[in-house]
Amino acid sequence: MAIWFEEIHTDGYRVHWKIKETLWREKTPFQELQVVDTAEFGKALVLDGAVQTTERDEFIYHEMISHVALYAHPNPRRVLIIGGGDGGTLREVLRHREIQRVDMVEIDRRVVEVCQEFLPTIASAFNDPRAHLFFEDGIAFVKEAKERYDVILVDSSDPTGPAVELYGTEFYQNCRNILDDRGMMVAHAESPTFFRPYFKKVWGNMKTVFPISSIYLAVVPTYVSGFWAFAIGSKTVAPCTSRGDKPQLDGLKYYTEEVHRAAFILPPFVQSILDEE
Ligand code: AG3
Repeated sequence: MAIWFEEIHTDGYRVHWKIKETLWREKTPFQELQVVDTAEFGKALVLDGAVQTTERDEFIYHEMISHVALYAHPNPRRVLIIGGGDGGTLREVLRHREIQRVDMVEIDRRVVEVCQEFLPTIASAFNDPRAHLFFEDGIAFVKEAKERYDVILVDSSDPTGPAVELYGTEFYQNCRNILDDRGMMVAHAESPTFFRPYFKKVWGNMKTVFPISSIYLAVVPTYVSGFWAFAIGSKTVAPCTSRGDKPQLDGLKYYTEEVHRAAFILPPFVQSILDEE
């Protein structure tokens, strides 16, 4: 008998994942955490019923949330990751040899611990000496931080559980305040097709808080509709092209300089959502 795991995307749209087994399940102080071994996509991390990442396609999201800003910024040295407990974003950021320090602020320690145990190819970089892990609330962290960063990456879950406040304008303002003059920030902006209100909210925040802001897209098959958006806000540097003097990192499977440029070209229906008041 096959076992099926159901993920509810919207009121009228659910997907079923055939699973071999549930490897882990617990209620942490923040959310329900599960790791399931799926038939199609390898092992997957599930938070409050929503699939966050799968072994098979995690590289797409993690490369695209990280490398666009890191290739656009002229000289990134210090990076802040908010969320990102599975470690995929940290792994991608640390591929860049010039990065000197990454602070990662994850509210739920159990996400990191469980991913280290069950998803070791994603949670593979926590022992890098450049990585500094804080199990704290990202909202408070950016409000109080004395450090300055070149790039901030917001790798959160949907705005329903513990991530709700990461979608507020004040959080974005506090991020801007701790970015250097050439700094930029990226947040995943959900699905323009199925999570339009969230998408508009992230875009609205970026646009209000940063002098330069853009949306870019990637195809992440296991996310709602597969059509996934990222919002990028920048203080001075245009984010839509790679700075051009840095060679392609070894081992990337999605990001290239061409993909970087192409990702900023938006189909008219997405552009028209951005143009709405
Ligand atoms: N963060 C975005 C996942 C959103 C998925 N939403 C959903 N399935 N409803 C992913 C974190 C990976 N590091």
